[in-house]
Amino acid sequence: MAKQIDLIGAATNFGQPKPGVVLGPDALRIAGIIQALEARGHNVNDLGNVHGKYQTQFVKENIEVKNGLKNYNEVKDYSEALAKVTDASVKNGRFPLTIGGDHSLALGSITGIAKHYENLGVIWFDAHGDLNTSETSPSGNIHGMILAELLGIGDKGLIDTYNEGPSLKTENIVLIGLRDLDDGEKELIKERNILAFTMSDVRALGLIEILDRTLKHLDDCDGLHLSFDVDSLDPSEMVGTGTKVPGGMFIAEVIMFMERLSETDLLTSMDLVEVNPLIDINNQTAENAVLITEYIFGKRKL
Ligand code: B3U
Ligand code: MN
Ligand code: MN
Repeated sequence: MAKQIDLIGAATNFGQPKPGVVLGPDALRIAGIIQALEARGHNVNDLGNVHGKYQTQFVKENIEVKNGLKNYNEVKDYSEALAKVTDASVKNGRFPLTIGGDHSLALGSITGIAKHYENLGVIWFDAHGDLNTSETSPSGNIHGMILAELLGIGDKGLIDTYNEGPSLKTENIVLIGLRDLDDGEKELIKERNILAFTMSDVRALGLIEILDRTLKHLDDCDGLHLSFDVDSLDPSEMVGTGTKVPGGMFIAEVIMFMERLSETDLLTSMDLVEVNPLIDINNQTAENAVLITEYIFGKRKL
């Protein structure tokens, strides 16, 4: 079905230290994300890039750390600014597609969206769990904690960004593509009984079976958000991203999953994150991400 899409650039790099991810939204525009969506019959309104009150830095020395969290004030401020935009987008009956930017943007995008749903379901494609807290994080980088914050686990100030309390329920999320989890994240997944498919599951079951199980698990949800970290794919097909992990998914199988997912027409919002053109080759990561996005929005092979 034709969608009214708001394209929202989340040019933030506050969740991690590598320069360049702030250029991701423009790399995706240059790779033709708007034309690809329009080619599928959707109406696209590019809202430009969202800015908070702090300047995004290409290189920043002396990163401020608060209670083990790096760039705390910047992430909180940026999330408030972004949540306002995604909130308005849903209120206007549109489909917010947020393009990043590092994965910390999901705190803002999802918080603004979740306000409109009792039970927002989230499919989280990632090599990582993003389920750390300041106690379990090996890095202090907030992009590796952002899903935990959305679930109400971790720093209270971040949990209460834009709205008070958690945006998501543990039973309403599904992680796919995991292969680099810290010990605390493994414990949390088991403790809270979170549905998580590692790369071993992807290889053993295949992504179609995983899609069926995912949709069954999220059956009672009243909205469905896809948070797509490009590092979920194998680094051979996604070079331009900050934390590459070998042994990932391939474009062909992800496209198969997305073709089927788009047939259900269940998606109501999406993030596309961690495209970093400064560590890419000829913008191919953005181009591959646009190809996958086209399938998410209705492209068919036949
Ligand atoms: N789990 C590690 C590494 C990491 C998380 N997310 C990304 N990398 N992209 C951490 O720092 O929390
Ligand atoms: Mn991530
Ligand atoms: Mn990741």
